[in-house]
Amino acid sequence: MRFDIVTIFPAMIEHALTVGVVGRAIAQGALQVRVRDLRDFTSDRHHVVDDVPYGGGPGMVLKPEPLLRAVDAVEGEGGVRPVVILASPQGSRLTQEVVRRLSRLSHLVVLCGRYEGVDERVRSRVDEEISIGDYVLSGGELPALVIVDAVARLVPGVVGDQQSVAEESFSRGLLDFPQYTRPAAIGDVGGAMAVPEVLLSGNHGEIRRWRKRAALVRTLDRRPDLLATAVLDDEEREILRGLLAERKEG
Ligand code: 9D3
Repeated sequence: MRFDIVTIFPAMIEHALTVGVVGRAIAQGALQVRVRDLRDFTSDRHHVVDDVPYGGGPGMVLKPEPLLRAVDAVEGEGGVRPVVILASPQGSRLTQEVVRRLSRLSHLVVLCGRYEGVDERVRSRVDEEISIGDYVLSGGELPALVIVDAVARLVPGVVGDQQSVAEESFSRGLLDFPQYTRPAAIGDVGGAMAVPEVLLSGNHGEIRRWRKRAALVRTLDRRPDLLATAVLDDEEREILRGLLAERKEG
């Protein structure tokens, strides 16, 4: 899968793409990400990318031509026409469902906005406008990285253990169960903190059931909204019935 990211701050994005799962996937060729400097698509001596808004008001607006030229340049490089995404606070919310749909595409272009916004005419070349959530960021660079990270994980060969991707909480709609590693007990720091006995028992049937229950308890406590659409197996449905009955009784 290929991504092109168009930004006025390439450095903000480039280092992030060298580390972790995404960094390894790029190094191995499973993923191709090109970061493009918007200033390279200007035609004036000073490489100006923004201007004051028509009608007045505070802040600056990203000029249309550099962004349109950047899209033209990427499209001109051949292959199937890429899907062009504008990272924008006005976009529809990025969810795991959207991430799954994007992961089936072969080539995405992500345009990063900045300042007060982007000239409206750029939207004529945009297929999809995406926001990562209802909070104000300074620009689309972090959202672009979020999109690449979330989508790349679903591309075959990017995450080594595809089973862990399939079992991930948000793909099934539950929060994760609690995890522990050694030591089994912490005596001197933080009081007596012991790992739940069942996890040390070696009884894999019991461990599986404990984890299902713990994931359901957490989801019920913290994100009960997720249960409306969660995909549960028979055992999980039974455990959930029990938990709901317990809570009704008080
Ligand atoms: C909606 C706020 N706008 C009112 C004048 C100003 C504005 C705020 C933040 C204009 C641009 C930005 C920069 N943010 C993004 O480009 C952005 C973003 C975000 O701020 N939150 C969540 N997702 C995204 S995707 C791109």
